Amino acid sequence: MKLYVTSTSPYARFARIAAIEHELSDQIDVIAAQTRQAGSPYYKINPSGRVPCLVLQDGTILEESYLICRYFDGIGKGPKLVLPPETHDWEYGRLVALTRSFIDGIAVLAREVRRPETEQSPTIIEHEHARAGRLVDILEAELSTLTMTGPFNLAQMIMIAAVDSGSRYFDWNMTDNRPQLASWAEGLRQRPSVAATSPFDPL
Ligand SMILES: N[C@@H](CCC(=O)N[C@@H](CS)C(=O)NCC(=O)O)C(=O)O
Repeated sequence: MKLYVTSTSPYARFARIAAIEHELSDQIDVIAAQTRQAGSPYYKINPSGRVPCLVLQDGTILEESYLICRYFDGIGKGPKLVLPPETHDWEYGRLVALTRSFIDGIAVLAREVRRPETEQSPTIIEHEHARAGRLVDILEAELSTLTMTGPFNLAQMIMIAAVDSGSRYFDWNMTDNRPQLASWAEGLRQRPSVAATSPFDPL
């Protein structure tokens, strides 16, 4: 199998983490794709141009972090990372939706601040910063839940990827003045799959 990623994409990070968690690394070539570039050869492999994208042995293309994590859950050796949404009386589904909403905004922000300064939109930056600020406060209060403290799962993956993207791409260390988030994030960064996919390390 071939897994197309970039080192900057938090969504690609979920797929990379899931592959490691399921001990699939020796079956997967992780390939750095050229995204957001006119004429990229990657567009011939995945016309949408997005990562992550998994190409199976028979050529089938699976795009989308959630789908790829589900696929790895199906073929891998480790405990499932994507749980039924009703797990812990719907707490898990609620927190996947909330962390997903958080990271979708962070991804917009990270993309915006990497554009040439003359092309950046101060309105978008301000809007997404404000959204992320509200959500990180809400999410910090959720860190002692079963979902966020129990066996490793997709909600935890999304949360750590969002927090790490903040410090990596727009110099926002969300753990400053948030002791509960700081200790939760530090604990998770010790996990081999999380450590091996840090956005601070190029592919
Ligand atoms: N919903 C998708 C989002 C994937 C996505 O937006 N990836 C971005 C990188 S963070 C991308 O590939 N962007 C390239 C482009 O927009 O051309 C998922 O969860 O996999």
